[in-house]
Amino acid sequence: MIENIKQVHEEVKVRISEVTNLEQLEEFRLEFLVKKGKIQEFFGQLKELPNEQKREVGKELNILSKFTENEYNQLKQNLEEKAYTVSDLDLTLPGIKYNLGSEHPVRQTINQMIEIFKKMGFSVAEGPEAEDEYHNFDALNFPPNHPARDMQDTFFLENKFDKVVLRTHTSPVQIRLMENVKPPIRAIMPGRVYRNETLDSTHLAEFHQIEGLYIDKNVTMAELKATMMHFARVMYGDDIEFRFRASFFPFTEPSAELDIRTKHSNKWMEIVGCGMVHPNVLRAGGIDPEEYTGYAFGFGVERITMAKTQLDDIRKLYENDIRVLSQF
Ligand code: FA5
Repeated sequence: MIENIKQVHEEVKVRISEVTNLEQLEEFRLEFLVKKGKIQEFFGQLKELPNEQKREVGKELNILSKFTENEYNQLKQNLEEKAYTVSDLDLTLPGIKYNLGSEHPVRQTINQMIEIFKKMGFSVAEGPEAEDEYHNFDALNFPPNHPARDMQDTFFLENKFDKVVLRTHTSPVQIRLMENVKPPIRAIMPGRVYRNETLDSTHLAEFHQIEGLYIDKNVTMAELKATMMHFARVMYGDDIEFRFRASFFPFTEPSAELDIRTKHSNKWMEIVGCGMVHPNVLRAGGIDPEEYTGYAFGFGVERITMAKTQLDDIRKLYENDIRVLSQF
């Protein structure tokens, strides 16, 4: 048997020297190194031998087995490295394109707006999306019979104790802030809002607003107007015309709205409602209107994004069409 083992040892040496690629190496493995291969066959026979021969034959067999495995492993490593050498790379082949995701344009606008207002000294605050009627309406000076409170405009949530709504604007966060922070207050409040709207090219039922509130001694309407204009200029540069016009909100007096018109569109679009905080609202927030005044504003983020991206329909922002979203 020792003779047979030595013969196979010679055979292994010859066969391994002939291997030049990975396919041939695999054939070599199948012949010598698998369970039914030549070497394992010897191990099977070894068990049958009388004990006095086992030692000597076993020693020879181990030498063969180790040698074969070592040769195999070394050659395998060499061949695999060779398969990936730079000389085999064709650098003129087109690369593999990975499609990376990106921030949604509305999120980009929110971040951009936060940066603009931070530079003007505003901090960022947040409030709940499921809001009680008191903060969404009463504290903001909405009369009990105001049409905005109607089921047709507002989503009411079922609740045993209070009347809870999906907030229809971010203005309730103003009240929460006044309840918790002493003036001076200068903060913006981004967030999602909900209205039972009929959808069209400028109206969604779920959209984002960025509220702003500045309360201090002697805050004036001129400062509000300057802040709105400054924002519009930084956001849009010279690409835009704007129009500041009088409006009405129960929680501000006087109130105004800012419309913008971009070069590519000939329509005016309202982007923000604003005004001087109504004394009743300051009182509801625990602030003395004789001592402090303030202004507030509420931007529609999707509308700001529309003007920035030149989209002509607000609904396109949420259709998840990769051809639209990947442009921004
Ligand atoms: C408000 O929501 C007031 N809370 C804003 C405000 C805050 C006024 C503080 C004064 C002081 P209005 O309903 O106009 O106001 O909405 C504000 C902005 O949200 C609008 O200018 C518009 O840009 C956007 N917006 C309103 N409704 C929709 C809608 N259905 N879809 C998309 N954007 C909307």
